[in-house]
This record gives sequence, structure tokens and C-alpha cells, in this order.
Amino acid sequence: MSATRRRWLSGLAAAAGGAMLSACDKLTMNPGVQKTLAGAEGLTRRAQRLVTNRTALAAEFPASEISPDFRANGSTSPGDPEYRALVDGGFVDWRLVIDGLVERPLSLSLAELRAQPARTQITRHDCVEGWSAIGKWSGARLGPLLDQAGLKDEARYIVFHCADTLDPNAPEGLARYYESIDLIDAYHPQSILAYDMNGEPLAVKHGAPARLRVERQLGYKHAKYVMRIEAVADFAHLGGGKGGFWEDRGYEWYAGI
Ligand SMILES: Nc1nc2c(c(=O)[nH]1)N[C@H]1C(S)=C(S)[C@@H](COP(=O)(O)O)O[C@H]1N2
Ligand SMILES: [Mo]
Repeated sequence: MSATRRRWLSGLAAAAGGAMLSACDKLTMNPGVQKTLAGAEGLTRRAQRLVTNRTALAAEFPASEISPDFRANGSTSPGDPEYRALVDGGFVDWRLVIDGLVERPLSLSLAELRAQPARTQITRHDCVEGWSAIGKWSGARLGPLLDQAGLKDEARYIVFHCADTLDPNAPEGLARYYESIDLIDAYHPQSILAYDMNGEPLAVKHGAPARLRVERQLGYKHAKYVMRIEAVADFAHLGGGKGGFWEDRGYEWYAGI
């Protein structure tokens, strides 16, 4: 309750004394007032549900439901020379950079990423193109990673810069895959940088050596071939300014499911 409202109420109570209660009762018995109160209450609950729902877990499945053939989509074998060199070296030279609006920029090897607080989950992936598949993912939890880097107060979004050029004909800055999510999704307990899929190191076609799993969002938000995680205040200056490779081509930035 605001100080003004508290003062207003105590002023009223002092002036009206005992009459206050009955006047209030009469007012709340009024059908019109009751309807308004009920409406306001409903609105608050709806707003609350919208917010709390964002932190709810996505459905998880038993191992028996893992798809025998999980489709790969978009980039499946990036030809970018930098990435090819990493594949050829077994990803020993791969480093995950976490920078931008952070107190302590990080650069983690794959072994170091594997040593971070982890989570395993069996979830369903939904692509806008109309297919779904269930897979088991293990990876480093994004929240603790970001805490290790220490987000600055101005950080609002987390950007994932990927290794793959998906649209070679696009102008500079629009050719490579990238994605962004807000802090609610970044700190969601099922948001992980997955390095294992179905108990095996992530295959190249699924985004080796690490890809984002952000289970409350559609497939295109799950950035594969992640090279760099950048904390930003806004993403207007990146790519086409819409927060992702497909967003720059008309997809919704918020793809919540
Ligand atoms: N770097 C990168 N990430 C990406 C894509 C891509 O082309 N490049 N495609 C997206 C789309 S549309 C989907 S459905 C999923 C596909 O993941 P999968 O290949 O493991 O099935 O990755 C998403 N992340
Ligand atoms: Mo997709």
C-alpha cells in the first residue's frame, strides 16, 4: 500500500470513526462495486499467471519416449572455416566466451563447461515448420554461468552468437545465425548449454560442441554452434535489429510455448 493511500485511509478512519466500517460494507455490497472489484481481482490474477507461467517447467518425458530419429534443421554442417578447424581439432580449441554487460568476462573450454553445474532433461522440441521430436539433453545451466560472469544492472537480454553462416547471400551482419532471450528465460531452470544429446556428445548436425536449450520457446530460439554469449541492454544494434536470424526475417522474437 502506498504511503499516500495509507494516509488517506487513516485520515478517513479518524474522521468517520466507527461509521467507517459500515459505510465500507455498504459500498462493497453494491453490485456494481462488487463487479468492479471482481474484475480488478481477475485482471491481477491473469497478469500474475502470465508472469508466473513463464517460470513454469516445460513438460519432461520418460526415456521410453525419446525419438529414435531426431531431425536436424537449419545449419547441419557449417562450412565456416573457423568452425571447420574446430571440428577437425575435436573442439580442443573451442572457447565459450561470455562477455558484454558482465563484471567478469569468461572464456571456457569444453572441459571447463562440462565441469559447471549441470542439468539433464528429456523434452520435446517444436519447430515452426511443423515437426516435433523428443530428446534427452545434458548441459551447463545458463543461470549459474551468468552469475559467475556477474550480470551488470543494465543487462536485459542474453545474445547467442553462433559459428554458422546460414544465409551466405545476406549482407554482412545478417548472414550468421544468432538469437536472444530475456532474463526470465535465461534464468529458467531448464535453460542449459547442452553438450550431450541422448547420452552422447552433441553431433555436429545438432550444434556441436554446445547449443542452447530454452525449453519454453520454439525451435528457432535454440541456438546451435554457440561461440559467444553476450549480455546486452538491447539488441537493436545487432544483425537486422530484431534479436535473431529468423526474427530479422519476420519471425516473432517471443516464441513462447
Ligand atoms: N546456429 C543455428 N542454430 C539453430 C538453427 C540454425 O540454422 N543455426 N536452426 C534453428 C531451428 S529452426 C531449429 S528447429 C533447431 C533445430 O535443431 P536440431 O537441428 O538439433 O533439430 O535449431 C535452431 N537453432
Ligand atoms: Mo525450427
